[in-house]
Amino acid sequence: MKALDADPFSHETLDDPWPMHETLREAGPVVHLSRYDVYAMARYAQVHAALVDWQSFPSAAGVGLSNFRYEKPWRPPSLLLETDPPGRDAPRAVLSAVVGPRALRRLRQEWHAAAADLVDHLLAGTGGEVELDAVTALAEAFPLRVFPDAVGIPREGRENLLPYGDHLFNAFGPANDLVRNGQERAGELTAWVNAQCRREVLAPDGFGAAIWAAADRGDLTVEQAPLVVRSLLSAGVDTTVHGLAAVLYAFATHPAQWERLRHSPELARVAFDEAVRWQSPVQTFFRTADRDVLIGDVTVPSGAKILMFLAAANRDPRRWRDPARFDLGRDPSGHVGFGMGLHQCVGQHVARLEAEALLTALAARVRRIELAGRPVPHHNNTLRAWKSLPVHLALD
Ligand code: 4IA
Repeated sequence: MKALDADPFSHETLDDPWPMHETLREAGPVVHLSRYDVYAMARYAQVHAALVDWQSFPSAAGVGLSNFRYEKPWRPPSLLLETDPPGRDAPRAVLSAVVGPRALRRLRQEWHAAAADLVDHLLAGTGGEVELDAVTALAEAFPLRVFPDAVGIPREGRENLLPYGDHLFNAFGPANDLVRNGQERAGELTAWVNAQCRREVLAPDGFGAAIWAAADRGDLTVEQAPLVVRSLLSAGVDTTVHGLAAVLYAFATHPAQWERLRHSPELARVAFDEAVRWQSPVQTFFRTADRDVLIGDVTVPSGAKILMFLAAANRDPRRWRDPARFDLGRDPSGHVGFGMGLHQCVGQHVARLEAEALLTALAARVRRIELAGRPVPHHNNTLRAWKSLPVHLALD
């Protein structure tokens, strides 16, 4: 097995992660990252197999670098993300009903109308051409307009959602400068998020109230309910923001694909999944070996942390033809951008509905979308994120 000095969390890598992914993929089915004393998988077959094998690679020791067997977690562990069956099963069943396709049906029209309204306001009075930052004006604006309302949290303090998520996703990585900078506000942001999970503050018709109703039915305990609401607020904001940023970046750099979407707007959902494959908004997370596990000719020792490169698996040429190309003609299903196996993203239907609404609204109104300046990445230990994406829109 190869030992590598690569640093997945350096600013250089976060600025442009793709060359390092290729190095790791080509180095073997599993490699050792000496800097952090962890193992890493970057090929599709191994990442997929490990995510599906939750018995060998459980999550309860944390899905970040820190091992909960030896270190106290910075916040109480998530009942979904950082818990294995059987404890994970009730929270998962409740949440997958609350944000599943059936529950989302009542939001569909409303979210499509909200997206149309957002886009109309951005374009109003611009005389056919407009330049804007696709991150703030679209990728952040749309989820922040629909998702907190759907959960049912109060308006006050919503500006804390993105900074909370930014720190949470940094905290899965090593204690580098990104984490140190975030620590300053972590206490205050966590306290705010926790306060929004209480039954008294949640609107009666939202996802949050539906989670508390499950506690009334006895499907969850009253101790579990607020933590399940916390999962929505933790995993549901930054991820969708940067998923939308990814698909907007994709179209701004692939004019022929935008043409195709304009012609066939029913491709909006495929386009979003293809962008999730292509950019992998959640680039990595860890598992922990529960016992000595043989992978190829390498024994990953019991207790070792293994970094799963979702982003590298999603561009593995062993699995995808011409993987670096964003292409609406391919079938992106099977990508591991939402994870795989029994922890696979429970909110993926929410994310897809947001993307479908926003892309449909844009495709109906915008003839051309192209970069109007240099896209600026936002460095985060877990996320492929953007500070700004200057775009030029030409209207119909
Ligand atoms: C939670 C991996 C990521 C999308 C995620 C982050 C937080 C939680 C779940 C998933 O707090 O439950």
